[in-house]
Amino acid sequence: NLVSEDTTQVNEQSMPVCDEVPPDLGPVTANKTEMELDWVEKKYPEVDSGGFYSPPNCTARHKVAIIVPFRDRHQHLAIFLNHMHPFLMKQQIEYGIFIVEQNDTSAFNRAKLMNIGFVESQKKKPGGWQCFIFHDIDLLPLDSRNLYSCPEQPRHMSASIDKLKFTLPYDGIFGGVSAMTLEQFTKVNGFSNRYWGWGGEDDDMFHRMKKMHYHITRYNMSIAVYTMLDHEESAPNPKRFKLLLETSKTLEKDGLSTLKYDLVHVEQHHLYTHVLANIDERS
Ligand code: NGS
Repeated sequence: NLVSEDTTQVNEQSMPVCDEVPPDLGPVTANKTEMELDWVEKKYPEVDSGGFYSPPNCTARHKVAIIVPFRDRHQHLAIFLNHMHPFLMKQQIEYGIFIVEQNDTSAFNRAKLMNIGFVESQKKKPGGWQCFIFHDIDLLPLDSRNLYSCPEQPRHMSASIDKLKFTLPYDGIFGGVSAMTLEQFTKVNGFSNRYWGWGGEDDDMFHRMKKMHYHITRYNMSIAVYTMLDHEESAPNPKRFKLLLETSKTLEKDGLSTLKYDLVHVEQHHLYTHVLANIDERS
């Protein structure tokens, strides 16, 4: 008798594991009109301060940090959060959204910001995140079967983008939205810190993965669908091709192991954690 009572107690306290494939997933629409962040914040009271969420009725299978490199695109932030929170909640994952902003005036360094997001997000999670999704702010997923989790191999998520006519520009592309486990990201020493300006940093990651014998996986093109928000073109980095030739030699000497930055703050807003950092050419 005593034993069966104990079991009942445990069952009441612990929740079942969420379904492997959550119910009612499929195509979704995106609202891309200008909106106020204050208005978006009121729509999602179930999201905890810092942009954290875990499903209320089951234990999530995936603990995912969404890392978003950011500068100046304030008009995109509200649209992005308004789209991503309901999208991710429906997938029944445990997640946090980290907006990592470059505070200085040097050229945008997307890859270094993602490294910073990786390091700072881990500090915000007891036990740590197991999966990292690096996410451009101008891309909105249009099918919730595109699960924000990390499979056995790194996954390129944004394979089919409307602005790119829903075709893959080349086989090894790993930009836009990509997912890596803690182990995968650590083994390749994160991203390079040396790409200032547009282009190449994602190709550099491709080379790192190849060197460590990983390969890219993708969902079917009908599921990995994204819409891109309008923005001005950024200036390409003229040094990117030269840097790419050096990757396999410099992997150990350039990345998480050499990452240096001055943290301005880590602030918890309702729908996201804001990481603000000054970065420079020291690493
Ligand atoms: C390549 C860039 C990548 C970029 C990709 C897609 O040429 O960083 O285009 O860009 N590589 C180099 O410049 C070496 S996109 O069509 O999405 O604007 O991700």
